Amino acid sequence: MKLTSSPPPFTFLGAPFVEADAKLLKERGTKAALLGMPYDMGGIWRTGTADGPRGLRDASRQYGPYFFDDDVDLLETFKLVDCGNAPMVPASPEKCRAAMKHGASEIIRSGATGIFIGGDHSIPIPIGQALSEATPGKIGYIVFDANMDAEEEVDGERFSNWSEACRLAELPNLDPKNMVMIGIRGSLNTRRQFEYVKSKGITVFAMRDIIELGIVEVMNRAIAIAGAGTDALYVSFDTDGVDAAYAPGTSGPEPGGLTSREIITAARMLGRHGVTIFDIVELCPAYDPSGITARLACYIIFNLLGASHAANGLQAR
Ligand SMILES: [Mn+2]
Repeated sequence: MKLTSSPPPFTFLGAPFVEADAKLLKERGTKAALLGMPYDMGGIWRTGTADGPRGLRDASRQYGPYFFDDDVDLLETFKLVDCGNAPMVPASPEKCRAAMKHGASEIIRSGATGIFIGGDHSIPIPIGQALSEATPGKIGYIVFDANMDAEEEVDGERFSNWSEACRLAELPNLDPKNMVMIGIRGSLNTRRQFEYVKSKGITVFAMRDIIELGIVEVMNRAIAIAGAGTDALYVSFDTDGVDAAYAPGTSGPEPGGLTSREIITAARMLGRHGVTIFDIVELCPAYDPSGITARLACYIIFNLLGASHAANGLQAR
């Protein structure tokens, strides 16, 4: 099967297309590389997140590479490239996961910051495997989400968007004690999942904690927990971590979540700290004619990269 990516009709921010190939990326001095993962066969709820990468690229056409907030040209400074999409094979989740893992692995091994655009929230499973194999040391994981996604299996299947936390917790060099969930709320979560999370020692900052402590304090604690003794940091932004009022374009919108400003503040703090790779998942343009959710996804990327530049460049790996 074909594992290489092909050029999209238009790229993120008009960035050059470069195949997801570690050697090619390294030769160009790439510091940040985006790869779409248009996969929604892992979704237990509404489909449509396969259109997420297209929606993000479409929204980015409104913007230029200069990011005012940090006085930085993202294309120049990061030599940002768009690697297109991991090739998807119809009706074969296994082959799709292999392609996603391959693309993620090439970008991670190039040393660039990987920006992975889903797709449903099962894509961290192949991404996490790629990161795990490429990281000699330990990994920390921070996820923004309304839901714990900590169901060990769904109808006997282990690779849905309701099980990504469990599959990551099983990686040999990701200690669940370095896993942090932020923004958890609501009745789509089950007691069984909460018991799993507690038993593994995964830290949960529920929405109520963010309301009481404030996002800055929560992020300081989250970064300390995920960063304790780890050499790489993986951050996953599920769009439903954000309040449905700000991010309706998601497969399972939930009220009462993070505001746009809070998720941007969080992205900036993570950028300043240094992030090895990050993803944005469950972006579902069909449910959001306004396009605001895809624009917020652009802002998360701009702010995380911009803040990392402002704080003396990307994390050295
Ligand atoms: Mn999720």
